Amino acid sequence: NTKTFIFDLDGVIVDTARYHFLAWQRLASQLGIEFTPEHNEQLKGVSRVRSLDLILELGNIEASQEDKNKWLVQKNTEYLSYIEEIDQSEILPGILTVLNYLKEHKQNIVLGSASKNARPILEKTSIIHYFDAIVDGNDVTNAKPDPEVFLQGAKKINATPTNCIVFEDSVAGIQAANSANMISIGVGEKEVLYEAQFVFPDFTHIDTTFLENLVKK
Ligand code: B16
Ligand code: MG
Repeated sequence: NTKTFIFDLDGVIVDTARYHFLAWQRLASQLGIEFTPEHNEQLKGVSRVRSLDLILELGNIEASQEDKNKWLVQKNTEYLSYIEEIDQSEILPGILTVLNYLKEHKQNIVLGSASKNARPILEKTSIIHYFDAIVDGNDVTNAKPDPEVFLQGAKKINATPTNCIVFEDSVAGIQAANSANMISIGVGEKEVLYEAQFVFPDFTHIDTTFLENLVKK
């Protein structure tokens, strides 16, 4: 049996969600907008452009396209300065064990991320070789919760959506997986990710019996 395991990047494989938060928070405070970790929850899995719009809505700010472009560049420059330093130590607990298990059992491994910075992150953390296909923010037109990113991932390796399993830390990503007709596995808090078919606090709680059952299904 071959299944396709699709991994989100930020917040699932690496803890870059906190760097996104720091960079957005800096911009928000510069614009006089209060931006809390609760607000940040809504930005997880959401594209860069949409994230800025949500932050501006929070502060009731209407801005010109020119200003918006400037702020998008500023946010990404700051974000890149954080990820420049990352290495394998930033990979979240349990991920390598799961990736190795799936490789040993000849399962397909795909990346499905909204980030335009996905490839350099996979390279810096030395895990890019695990992936049979990569779909990121440079490939998709419709951001999560639209299922496009995951459907493109399945298509790249000729997999049927119902044979795909998605690991996601964001509400938007779980909704995307569900509307793609894939099995959705939330990584994070049950209260936040209640729409997922399964939820685990992190990958150390996903054991090989659980993976084995998914492969057999
Ligand atoms: P970038 P994921 C998403 O990545 C992040 O969760 C989200 O917070 C971010 O705004 C988005 O990528 C775009 O990232 O600015 O690097 O293009 O969780 O889908 O891997
Ligand atoms: Mg994520």
